[in-house]
Amino acid sequence: MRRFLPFLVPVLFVASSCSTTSTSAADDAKRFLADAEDKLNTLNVESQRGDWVHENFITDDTEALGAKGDQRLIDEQVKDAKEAAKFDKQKLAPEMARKMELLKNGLVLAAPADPKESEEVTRIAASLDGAYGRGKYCPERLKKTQKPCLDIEDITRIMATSRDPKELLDAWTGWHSISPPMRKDFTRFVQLANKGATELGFKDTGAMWRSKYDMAPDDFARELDRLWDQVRPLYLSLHAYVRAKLHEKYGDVVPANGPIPAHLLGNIWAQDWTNVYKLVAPPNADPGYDLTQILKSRNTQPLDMVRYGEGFFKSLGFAPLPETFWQRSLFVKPRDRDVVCHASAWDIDNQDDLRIKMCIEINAEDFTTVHHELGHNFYQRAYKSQPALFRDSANDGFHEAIGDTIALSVTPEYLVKLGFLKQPPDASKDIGLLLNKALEKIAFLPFGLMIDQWRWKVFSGEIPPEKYNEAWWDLRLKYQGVAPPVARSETDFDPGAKYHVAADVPYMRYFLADILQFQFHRALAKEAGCPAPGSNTPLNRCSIYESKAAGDKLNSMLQMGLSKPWQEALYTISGQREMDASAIRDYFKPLEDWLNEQNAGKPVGW
Ligand code: X8Z
Ligand code: ZN
Repeated sequence: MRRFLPFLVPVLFVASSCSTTSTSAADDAKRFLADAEDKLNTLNVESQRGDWVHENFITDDTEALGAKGDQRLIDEQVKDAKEAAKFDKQKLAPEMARKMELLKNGLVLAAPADPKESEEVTRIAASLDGAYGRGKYCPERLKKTQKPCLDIEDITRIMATSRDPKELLDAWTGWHSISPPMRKDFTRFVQLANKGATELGFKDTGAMWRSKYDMAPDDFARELDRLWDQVRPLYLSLHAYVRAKLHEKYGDVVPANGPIPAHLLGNIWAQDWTNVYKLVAPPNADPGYDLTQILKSRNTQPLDMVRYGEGFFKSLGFAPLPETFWQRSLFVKPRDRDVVCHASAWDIDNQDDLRIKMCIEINAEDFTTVHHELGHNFYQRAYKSQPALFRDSANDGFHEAIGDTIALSVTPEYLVKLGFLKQPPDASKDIGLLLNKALEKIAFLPFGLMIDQWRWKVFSGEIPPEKYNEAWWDLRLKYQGVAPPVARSETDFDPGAKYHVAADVPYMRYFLADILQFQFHRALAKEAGCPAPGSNTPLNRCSIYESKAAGDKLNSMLQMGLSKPWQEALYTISGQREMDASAIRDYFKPLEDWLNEQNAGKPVGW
């Protein structure tokens, strides 16, 4: 990804708005945009390089340098956004009008015009990002050992593999101890970011974030409610089933009809439940293979994981990644320095200098994440010939959805082609396969939705600083039906224990991606001829591997970048103009029926 700080445009040309004829006004607009797009590259590259070095080598110095590059870029973006507004009354050619809109609403962080405040807000942003990257839990019991502290990789491993509630609780509370020190800075960050957003004419930063979706911001919020209503019944069924199984396993630590304690779901944020699959698997329909075990038994190395991912894209007709990708990426956690390990994909020069930064572990989750990151890189390369302002995805959900769409094609049949499996499990194992996938994709939906429900309210002031943590858990309960495993208070700052909150990355994109990827998969599978006419192969057994037709279709959307409203891009790939959760519902339909049978007579909801 990279924290898409895209429309990074300075203003060299000041538009004269009064005494122009309409032709010269159009010329003014043209010149303004050309200058802006030109300068964009320079500032973007400088900012990206600074951020890359900071996140790969976290020190006070790299933090300051990274912040400086970001500040230069953001200050120019802000000036440009204001300048673009001066053309509001002009009738411009559609492409130019779109570019003006992108200049006005493209910022994620708007710095205030006051240089001191701009310096402060970008410094805080870099420092919160660094604080997260440096985050460690150093328990008493490890004090005198060679490795006295646990980083996010260690915590992730414990959450994924331990079945000891005491150990899980310790890891959970331990990781959540990294964030209380962020609270003060975060509070100030919200104030300053809002000041910048209001100077651009937005009500607050959340309103600015909601303005990027080619529809009125309030309509966008309503779209989210509509989509959530579409998928919520399936989430409730999954939640009830998993809760019952965990209740069997852990006894009263998991109530029979209340929220699930957040430390027992196999993931520090309870956002992906795949790691408890074995605790909840249907004995008769278990597919009988474990990708993590396969990867380990084959002695797969981090670089191999990336090669498999690249191989998939190549099989669709995409060109191989450039040599510099392999030379400049970070694939393995360095032993001797702090880095931001949270996986990301970068496009340093907006042309060919693609990279990923990831501390790859050999397991099924990271196998998927590698595909996710490469999806960003292949998207970035596909739109590189667009004008600078259009070098981004149709909306941010699209960027997040591409690699995941490919990962949906990592079917048992594909694993057979890779030589990982001798033969695919028969159709009777589909419930197990679907359940495993639902623990990733369905469990994620309310989490994907709630993070920015929280942040939007924080930015609007509806959630004041003295309620940050309480409101966080209210929303976790409302949407996810999970509860903190120990009492929390306002001395805690649990949102900061999630990367995207600390690093100021909007999160609704992942909710959108979760819905969109099933729409994309359904459309591309059809293009690849799956299910074959007359067959009833379910979509979870369709892989687009080696389909040039699917690759062409995908590329036809990717290369559009941000040049057209996302509805057009969606139409190009799927023939639909609306985000539509029927694809994800249909994909999981057999599982949903099965879950409802299992849940008969049991409580649903919390
Ligand atoms: O942050 C990510 C990617 C990088 S854009 C690894 N994801 C979200 C998360 O980890 O919280 C992918 C799934 C959701
Ligand atoms: Zn991503």
